[in-house]
Amino acid sequence: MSILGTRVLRTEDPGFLTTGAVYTEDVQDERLAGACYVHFVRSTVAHARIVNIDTSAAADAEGVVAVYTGKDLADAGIGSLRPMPNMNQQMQQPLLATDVVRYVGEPVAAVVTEEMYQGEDAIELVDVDYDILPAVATMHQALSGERGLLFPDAGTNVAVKFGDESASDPDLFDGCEVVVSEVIQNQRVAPAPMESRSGAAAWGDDGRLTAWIPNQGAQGTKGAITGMLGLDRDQVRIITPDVGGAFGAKFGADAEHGVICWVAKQLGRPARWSETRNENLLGMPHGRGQEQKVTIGGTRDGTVLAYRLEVLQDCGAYLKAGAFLPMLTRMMAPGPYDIPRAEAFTTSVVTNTTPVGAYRGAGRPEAAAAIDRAMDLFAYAAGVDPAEVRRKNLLPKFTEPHKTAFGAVYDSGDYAAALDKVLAAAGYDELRAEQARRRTAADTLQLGIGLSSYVEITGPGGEAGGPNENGTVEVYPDGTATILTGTSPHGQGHQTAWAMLVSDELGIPIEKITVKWGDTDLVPRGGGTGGSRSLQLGGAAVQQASRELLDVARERAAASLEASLSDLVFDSGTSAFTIKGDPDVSVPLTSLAESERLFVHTVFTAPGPTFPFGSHVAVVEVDTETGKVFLRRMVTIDDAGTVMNPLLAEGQRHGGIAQGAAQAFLEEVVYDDDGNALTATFADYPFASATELPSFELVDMETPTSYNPLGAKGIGEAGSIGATPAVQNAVIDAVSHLGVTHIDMPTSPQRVWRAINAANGSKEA
Ligand code: MCN
Repeated sequence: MSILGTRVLRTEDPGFLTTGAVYTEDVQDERLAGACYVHFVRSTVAHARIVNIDTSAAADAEGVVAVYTGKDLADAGIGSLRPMPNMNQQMQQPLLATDVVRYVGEPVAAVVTEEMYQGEDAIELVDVDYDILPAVATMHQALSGERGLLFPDAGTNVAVKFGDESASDPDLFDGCEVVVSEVIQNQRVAPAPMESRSGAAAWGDDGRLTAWIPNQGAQGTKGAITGMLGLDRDQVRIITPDVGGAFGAKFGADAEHGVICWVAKQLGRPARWSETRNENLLGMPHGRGQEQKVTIGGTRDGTVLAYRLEVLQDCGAYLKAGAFLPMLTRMMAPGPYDIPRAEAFTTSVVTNTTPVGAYRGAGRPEAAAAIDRAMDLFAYAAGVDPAEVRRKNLLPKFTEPHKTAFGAVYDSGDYAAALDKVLAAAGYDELRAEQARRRTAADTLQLGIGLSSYVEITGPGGEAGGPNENGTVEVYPDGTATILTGTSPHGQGHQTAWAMLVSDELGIPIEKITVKWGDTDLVPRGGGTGGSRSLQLGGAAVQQASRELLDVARERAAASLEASLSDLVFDSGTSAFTIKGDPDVSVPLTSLAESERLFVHTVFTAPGPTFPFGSHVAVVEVDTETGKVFLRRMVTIDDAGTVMNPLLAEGQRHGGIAQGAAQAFLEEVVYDDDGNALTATFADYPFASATELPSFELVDMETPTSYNPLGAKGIGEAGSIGATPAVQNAVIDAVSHLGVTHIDMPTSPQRVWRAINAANGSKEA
């Protein structure tokens, strides 16, 4: 009987919970013996010319080995980080600021000390003389140019645009009886993984660099480091220790990682670095950061005819993934809805703030938030129930790929079924009745019900021939097996999942299977873990490798048993080949590895990305006197095709829903008008804990994809995509009878209270 689809417990957890994980900071390795420690002097101002950096006092301080500035790197021929090809190429980031600093937290100098603790004091002694420039603190200041340009040579603060605004249809909303428009803030949030950024670097006598860096894909990290330091690929080995969460923010490598590798080379001595939480909140790329103008129109019966999305994306000071993500927002603009006329345009601008990168969902939660807020705005304006409006406008069920006007090819979907199921599970009609009762009674605690229906893209990839991933399976005579994978788990449970796949095919017990990843000498190629790609590509590769391994083994079994191939049967229960009709004659799989290695390395290629979908219902209570929001229920369907291990998938949904909901009502990175970061500690940046969240009610639904033999789509980001608009819509719904039509995220007590007071009972029930 297949173990796929069963709730196999996570095999990685006993280790994590007992002996503990080995994070980069914990790595004990003889190559790192005698390591020095790197600390970074970071800009305290958002925008300034560097007049002078006086490192003399720091250089004389106790334990200081060396102090480096951007000039040292430039003198050594280390260039700047180049933006992606289609972006403004003038907007380059030096590893350490040279002439200008562009955000609070930007690395300006590196102080190297004998002991870790000495660095904290020594960085205080570096005296940077700044000539303050006007800070471009907001996207609108960037667009207008009123506070100048971050990169004067570029002649603009615009990094890239997607969609041709000049082709916008002036008649898009013709024939619409109801047209609504709103400007929506999809605010900046911090990924805030438990393990902040760190790294360790050592150069061997052979001139090779080994770097331990927490990452989401060692191969991509290797590409980033070789690019920064101008090294050949075979000069670098990246090792990935345990990773304490990443959420999209640990793909590749940051400037600091490049610096520590360079420092280790300069000093001929290993170097280590670990940042503080304060540095993490300032330095690790933030997520989201969009201003969205939505315009939606249709007929009074609730049929949507036209939708326009205009996005302003905050890139922060330098061009990380954030500059590019609006491309995905644009691609997913209409979501699961069948909108006859839709257009979307995006503009990414640089500001004097921390760079924006990928954060769980990366571009898709922004699209889902915009269209699902727009659907509610339209529903309230048309006077039609939001559930009814969604039902009316969802794409009908399809099993053959469906191409949208934005070029996305949705593989399979049944969006209305997801909505109906989740509404039934939530008891939607009863909730509306309870809401009406509280409104009539003018209760202080009003009930809000918010919906979202989303579709997202997972496993994307522009590789020729389709998105792909490699996998290697080797079986040993002692009955064990090893898997090498190009994915790189950091909480998702691939050790369990990949072992399940091999065990299912080969009959080797899960506990005898080792899964290895994250060492570029061991696994030279791989796409890592992001975009919820791992199971549908990496898992599929591991399954394919197991099947191909069985083919190799079958040949050997045929020779060993002197039987023809067609007479052989593999019994995964006993992990042995037998002869049809003669079950007493058998040869165990593992014994076929005795005379010759038994392994297969393979690449699985999918026809395209897959498109998971779902519907969320959020139920909130809002205190109309204080504006405080209480999230009471989250009922969700997150359909990721065939689920391989419900325990793993549910864990992913819980984490994603928590993060998505937290964006709606709690989290926000805030800057003041001078570009000072006001949320640089956990005292100021609130992230959700179990205290603020109810236990989520997960409803099952599986619509398999034909794009891989597992029928699986991605689940890793689904929760964070559906939850945000559902919770935001619920908060607004709770006070909509008072005349409130929109409240920006996070729906803090102050914002909600102000919205209620601004509406001032303009639509008193
Ligand atoms: N799975 C399943 N059935 C499916 C789909 C997935 O059983 N139909 C299982 C898989 O076997 C895997 C897990 O669910 O164990 C997630 O698989 P998948 O959806 O393929 O996503 P990835 O493994 O590629 O994870 C990436 C995704 C992303 S992009 C972010 S961001 C994210 C996330 O995963 N960051 C995380 N989840 C995280 N979880 C933790 N704990 N920490 C992070 O930083």
